[in-house]
Amino acid sequence: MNLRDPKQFTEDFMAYVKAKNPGEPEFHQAVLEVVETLSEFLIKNPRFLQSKILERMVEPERVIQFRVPWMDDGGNIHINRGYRVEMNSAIGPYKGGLRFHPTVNLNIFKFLGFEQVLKNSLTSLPMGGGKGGSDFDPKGKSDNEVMRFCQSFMTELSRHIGPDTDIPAGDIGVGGREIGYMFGQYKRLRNEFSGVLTGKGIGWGGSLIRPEATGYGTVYFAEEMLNTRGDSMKGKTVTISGSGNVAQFAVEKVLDLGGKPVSLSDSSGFIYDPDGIDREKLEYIKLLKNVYRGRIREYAEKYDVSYFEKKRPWGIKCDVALPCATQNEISGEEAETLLNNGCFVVAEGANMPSTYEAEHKFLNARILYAPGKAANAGGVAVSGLEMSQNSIRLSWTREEVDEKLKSIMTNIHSMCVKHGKESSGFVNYVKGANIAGFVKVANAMMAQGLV
Ligand code: NDP
Ligand code: 2IT
Repeated sequence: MNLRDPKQFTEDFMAYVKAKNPGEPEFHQAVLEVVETLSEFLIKNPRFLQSKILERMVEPERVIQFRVPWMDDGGNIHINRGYRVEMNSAIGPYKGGLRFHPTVNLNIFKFLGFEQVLKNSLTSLPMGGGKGGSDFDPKGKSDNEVMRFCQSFMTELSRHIGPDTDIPAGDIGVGGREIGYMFGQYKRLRNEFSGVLTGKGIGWGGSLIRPEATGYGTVYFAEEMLNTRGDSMKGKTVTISGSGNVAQFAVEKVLDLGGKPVSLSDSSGFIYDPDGIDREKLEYIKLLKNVYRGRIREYAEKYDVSYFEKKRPWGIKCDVALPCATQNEISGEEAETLLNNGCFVVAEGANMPSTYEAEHKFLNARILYAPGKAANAGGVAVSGLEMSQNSIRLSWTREEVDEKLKSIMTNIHSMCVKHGKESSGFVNYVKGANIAGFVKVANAMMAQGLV
């Protein structure tokens, strides 16, 4: 491995990662985006290279894979696959969400786990990183089917997690309902009421503001970036993708700050509302998505706006784009279109929503571009605050938690500026987030011996 030239080091390191982890493109992408921004820093700080910290960080501490059998309402048996990737526990117990989606596999959980380690480090709270879930598809399932699946999933997962070991939470396809069923099952198996999961309901250990935290935090981060240019969210036209947990509360905070959200999407297509999605329409979306579990197309029918089947909203003219659905949902071409249309702020509510090509288009255009591990860290940060409240057996008010969330997002922004500001004054938030997140974990690993 070349330890002198940053470009060559990145190439050598990626050859090593690809040889060890064949057929895992999203994992390779997540590692590449980190290594290429870290290589110069590592060469200047050879102690990390000598200790092979990066080689250790791309190897999960533990990978758990298991069978999840369950029975549907018609008495038919289904077998799904469950996973938990316990990536790194240098600075705290493993922490990160569970994703239920038919497309997931080990590669996806390794990419998400790797991102989570650096993200959690950025929050300044004592949390290691992990991620897990299942190829189970909650869409079209009855509540009873989801409950039986969650109980079966937790029956095995419960052996591997604990409030001081590994604390899962929600992600795509896992919200309050699923966390409830999983928490109930864990409690029965262990005879223990603990903070083993976050995202719990208010009244049984949950934290106020946790449902809002990721979306709110993403918009707080975008506002911080705008402030560096003497600007703000007020009056900005904002495109948003997704219509789940993160997207809904991103819309809410954009409205709070005086911006105009004009799009939302799901895996079937997107809606464009040129008049703006106002609070009343947002309440309808919450009902449609969280209670009726319907499709975003129904919004277009109700409010008589355009619906674009199988398309993504990046062709709409906007100032700010908030991708809040899934990985690789902005292609290089779509990034180009956003830039040509004048978009100058991109804050990632989702994890790795920009392809490698899109990310580089944003960086080359020197816009305000925040990677997911910085912009969407508010969710896991409030999960960390939920853990604190569970430990002290007290709960904080909405205002207290929101203040803490704001100050964590401001602090992450400052760390990105500190480590990512170039001599020209341009802030490379990708570089800043990666270096700031890495240093804390790396130092902890060095201090703990060969772990
Ligand atoms: P939800 O399940 O609540 O919502 C996901 C949304 O994204 C839905 O609208 C869904 O549409 C859409 N979506 C999911 N997969 C795809 C796909 N393959 N193609 C197109 N659209 C898709 O999840 P969240 O809102 O919690 O998560 C959204 C993103 O935010 C994810 O990337 C997640 O990792 C990230 N994130 C979440 C955090 C949290 O606290 N929840 C914290 C930090 C990041 P459909 O209903 O049709 O599937
Ligand atoms: O990607 C993420 O940060 C999450 N899905 C939230 C994780 C958590 O533990 O709250």
